[in-house]
Amino acid sequence: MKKALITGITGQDGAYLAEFLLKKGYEVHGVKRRSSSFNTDRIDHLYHDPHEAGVKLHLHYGDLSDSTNLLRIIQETQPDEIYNLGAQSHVKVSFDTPEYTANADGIGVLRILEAIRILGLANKTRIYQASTSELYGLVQEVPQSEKTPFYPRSPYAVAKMYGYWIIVNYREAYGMYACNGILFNHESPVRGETFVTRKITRAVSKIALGLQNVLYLGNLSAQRDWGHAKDYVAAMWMMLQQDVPEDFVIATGVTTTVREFVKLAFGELGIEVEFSGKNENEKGVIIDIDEQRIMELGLNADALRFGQTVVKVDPKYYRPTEVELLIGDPSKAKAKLGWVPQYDLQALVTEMVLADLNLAKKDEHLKQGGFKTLNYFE
Ligand code: NDP
Ligand code: GDR
Repeated sequence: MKKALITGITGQDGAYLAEFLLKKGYEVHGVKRRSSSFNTDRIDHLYHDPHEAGVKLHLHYGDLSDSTNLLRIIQETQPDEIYNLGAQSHVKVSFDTPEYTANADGIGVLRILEAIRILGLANKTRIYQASTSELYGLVQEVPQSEKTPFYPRSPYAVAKMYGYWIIVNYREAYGMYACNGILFNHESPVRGETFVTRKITRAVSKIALGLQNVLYLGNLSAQRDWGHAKDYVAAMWMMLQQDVPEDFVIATGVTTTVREFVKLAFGELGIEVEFSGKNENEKGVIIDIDEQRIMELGLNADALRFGQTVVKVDPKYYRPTEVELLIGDPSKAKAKLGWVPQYDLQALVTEMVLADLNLAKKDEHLKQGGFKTLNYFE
């Protein structure tokens, strides 16, 4: 039985990857951070009481900023594969916490590589590093491939650039099986609520039920290549099953603006939104409502009217330096790994909006029962 160690197992990708590897028969170990409240929501469905026999998922307290702890966990688990997904992964937040981001996202990678070397596991343990399309930053060429030069535009991307190169260096210097997946944005119903897609699908569902009035966003013109996390974790595993370690771009090859994503999300609920105005004054207004869809989905028709403003711009969500356009070229992964994504953007939006509508309906029931619901719109 193969053993895998996942840092960041409590995050979006960690949860999908753990499920994927357990289905493949792996024994899965995950590093979770100590928190004052439970932070394992995304993997609770995979978790069994460790006192039971035959448990395949094991969690260890740890942090990428603590070498001693990484050394101990790697020594105890002796993994065949390490997936380093742990990171302070929010680009905007990295401008607020640049030093911490550099420590966890940059030096954290080095700590793992050194632990493997010190423990004499360089010939046994294969390492996947969660690199990112944010490395491309300021557009040099499109579509972006493994050969496109990097120009990082945030403390997050600069930290990830260190992670990228230290992986390449240890591969070349010590012959380690270490590779970078340069993954473009990937989303899902368990995407963190402050990333733009999930922020949109949550808000759209709440607006359709009359639980929220307006969705405030930043740069509506940013373009992203959005895929589904489920497809992307399969690619991570494929990268570690090759004869020779290499770096791969994982993307859909299709790019979409934030504005268009908003329209698709409202459209899923039968609400047509049109944008007008410029920059800070741009807004999204309801121009059509599909009454039948509203009925089918049990939405609140009274809360929706023509001409209603449902999206506004708040410059506080702008970034000091922005990445305007990402579009990836996944040809290498398709040719060498045989990677074929199952989801397109429409299927992703449908899944996310319907999942968030269910959550919003729970909120609606709680509200009707006189209970307070969380209304944090960041
Ligand atoms: P999430 O933000 O959902 O998850 C991040 C995970 O890292 C969480 O489990 C978090 O723990 C953990 N973590 C944060 N800081 C530390 C630390 N100091 N030590 C140990 N663990 C830590 O990210 P995703 O799942 O979306 O992304 C996974 C990885 O892939 C990240 O490295 C991200 O930068 C990278 N990436 C993501 C892309 C995407 O579009 N999703 C695209 C390209 C790269 P906790 O739950 O306690 O906060
Ligand atoms: P990104 O994802 O920065 O690409 O990083 P995010 O969803 O945060 O932003 C995408 C684009 O949307 C614009 N935007 C907003 N973003 C947020 N979060 N909130 C808003 O209100 C808002 N309005 C507009 C942003 O300016 C940006 O252009 C994600 C993370 O998962 C990284 O860890 C990962 O490496 C990259 O994807 C690939």
